[in-house]
Amino acid sequence: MNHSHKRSTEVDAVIVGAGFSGLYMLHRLRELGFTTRMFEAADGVGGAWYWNRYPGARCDSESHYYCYSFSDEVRKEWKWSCRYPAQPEILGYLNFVADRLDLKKDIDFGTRVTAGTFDEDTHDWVVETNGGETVRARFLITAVGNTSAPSKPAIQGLDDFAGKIYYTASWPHEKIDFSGQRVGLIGTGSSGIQCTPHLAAEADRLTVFQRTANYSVPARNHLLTDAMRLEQEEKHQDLRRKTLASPIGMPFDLPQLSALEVSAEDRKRRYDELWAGGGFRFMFTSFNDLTVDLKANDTIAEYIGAKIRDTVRDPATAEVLCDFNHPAGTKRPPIDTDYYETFNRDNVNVVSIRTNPIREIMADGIILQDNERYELDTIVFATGFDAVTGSILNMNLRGKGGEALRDKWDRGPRAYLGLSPAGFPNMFMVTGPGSPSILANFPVCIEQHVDWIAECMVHMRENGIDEIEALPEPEDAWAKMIAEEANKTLLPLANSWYMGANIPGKPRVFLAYPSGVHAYTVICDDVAKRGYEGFALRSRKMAEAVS
Ligand code: NA7
Repeated sequence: MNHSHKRSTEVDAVIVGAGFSGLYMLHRLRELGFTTRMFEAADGVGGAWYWNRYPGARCDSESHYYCYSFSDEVRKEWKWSCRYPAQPEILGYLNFVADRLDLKKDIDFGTRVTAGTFDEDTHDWVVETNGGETVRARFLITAVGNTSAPSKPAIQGLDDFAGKIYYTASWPHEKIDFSGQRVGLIGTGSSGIQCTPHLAAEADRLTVFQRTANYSVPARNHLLTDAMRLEQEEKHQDLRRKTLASPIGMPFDLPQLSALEVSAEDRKRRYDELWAGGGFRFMFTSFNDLTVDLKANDTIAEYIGAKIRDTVRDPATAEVLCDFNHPAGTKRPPIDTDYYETFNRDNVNVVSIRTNPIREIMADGIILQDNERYELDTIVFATGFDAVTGSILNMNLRGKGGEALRDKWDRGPRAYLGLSPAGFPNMFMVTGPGSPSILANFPVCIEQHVDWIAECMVHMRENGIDEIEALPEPEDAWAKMIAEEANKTLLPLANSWYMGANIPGKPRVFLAYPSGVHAYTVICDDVAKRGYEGFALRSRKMAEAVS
C-alpha cells in the first residue's frame, strides 16, 4: 500500500531499497530517532530475493550465517529449514524481520527513485520518484544491492521470437509450466547453474547455451535437524567471532598451506574431503594461494575438471563443460545441486557459444554464427546483471555543481571507502562499489556499513555538522589501492562481472575492495576514530562564522 500522501516530504534520510540493507538501515535510523522515507520499486520487501524467483533459486551461503546478527530475538525466533535456504524461505525471513520490527508501514512500495540532486545551499538531497513526489532529505542512502539491474542482452531478432522469454533476474510470480516445451537457457553463471536441473526435469528438451564454462562445486544441501540448530546456537558466539575475523565474512577456518607445498596425494586428500563436504569451503578453505598463484590454481581447476569428466558420461559433452578459459574462482564461484548430472539426461544438451556465438534469434529459435539452428518454444535468460553500479546509476544522481554521477563514473566507479563519492556530500552507499560487498557474505558487509553510516549520522547530529563529503585525494588513493591489490590476485584475468566485463561498454575496473571485510572494517573504524579522516565535515554555523 502506498501511504505517500500522508508522509512527510522533509526528512533526515531517504533510503532506497528494501532488501537486507535497506531494512536494517531503516531499523537503525528509526531507533536513533532519525526521520526517514524509504522507497522500494517492488511491491514487497526482499530486494534480490524478491525478484530472483526462478526455479532452483537458492542461497549459496549457509543459513546460519547468511542472516542478520543485530538482534538475538530475531535470530532465536527464526528457524531455518536447511543448510542453504531456497529463495521463498529467505523472502519469508525478510518479511518476518520486517513485520517483527514493524518496518513495512514506513516503506513506499512500488516506488522508484527517478532523480536525486544535491542542493548545495541547504545541504539536502532533493529526491524525485516515479510517483511524482519530491522529498528533501539531509542524507541519501542507497541500499539498492549489487545484483538488481538485470542485464538483458540486445541479441539481434529478440523481438521477433514467437515463443516465451523469461529472465531469471525478474521471474514471474506465478509458476511457469515448462512441460512439453523446447527450452533454451542462455547463461551458465550461478543462476543458470541453479535452474538447469529444474528446467530439465520439466521441459521436453533443454538446450544450455554456454559462453563460458564455469567451475561448479556440489552444494551438498540438507535439512537441518533440531540437534544441528541447537549446536549452531550453542556455538553462536564462537562462529560470530570467526565470521568477523574472516576476509569473506564466513565462519571458516582459513587455509594455512599453499597448494604447491603439499604432496600430490595430500592435496588430493584435502580436495576430496572438502568436495565431499560441499559448498564454498571447497574453494575458500583448501589452500591459501589459489587466487594469487596460477600454478596453485591449476591444481583446483584440474581437480574440478576431473570431477566433471567423472560425472558426465558423454565425453564430448564433458569437454564442452570443461572448456575453461579463466582461472577457477576468478568469476563468482557457483555451487550446485545435480548440475553436471543433469547433462546425463537424454533431454538435455549443452552448446558452446564461445567461438560460435548466437547470430540471431528467429521467430522459432536461435541460430548460431555457423548457421546451426535450435528450434525453441521458450528462452530463459540467466545473463546476470549490470552489477554493483547499474542500479545506483539508474537513479540519475547529481552532486555538487550539478555533476552527474554517471559522468563522474564514466571511467569506473569512484567512492572513498566504497561508501561515498567525492562531490556527492551526504550520500552513502550500502555495499557500494569499492567496498568488499560481492567478495564477502552480504549480511556481514551490510551490517558493518549500516552501523558505520548510522554512527556517522549520530556524530554529525551531536556536533552540529550539516555536511560530510569525501575528499578527492583519499578517494583517488582508494581507487588506486583497489586496482593495485586486485592486480596482485588472479581476479582481473577473467571477463567477469566483478570487472564489469559482462556489460558491453562498461569500464573494466575491479568493482570491490579485494582485501577482505575484516581488514576493511578496521580501516572504516579507524577513519571514524580519527574524526572521519578523508572527509570534509562542514556546518552552516562554521561557514557563517568565517564569512
Ligand atoms: P552471471 O554470474 O553474470 O552469469 C551470467 C551468465 O550469462 C554467464 O554465463 C555469462 O557468460 C552469460 N551471458 C551473459 N550475457 C550473455 C550473452 N549476451 N550471450 C551469451 N551468454 C551471456 O549472473 P548470475 O545471475 O548467474 O549470477 C549473478 C549473481 O547473482 C550470483 O553470483 C549471485 O551472487 C547472485 P560469460 O561468463 O559472461 O561469458
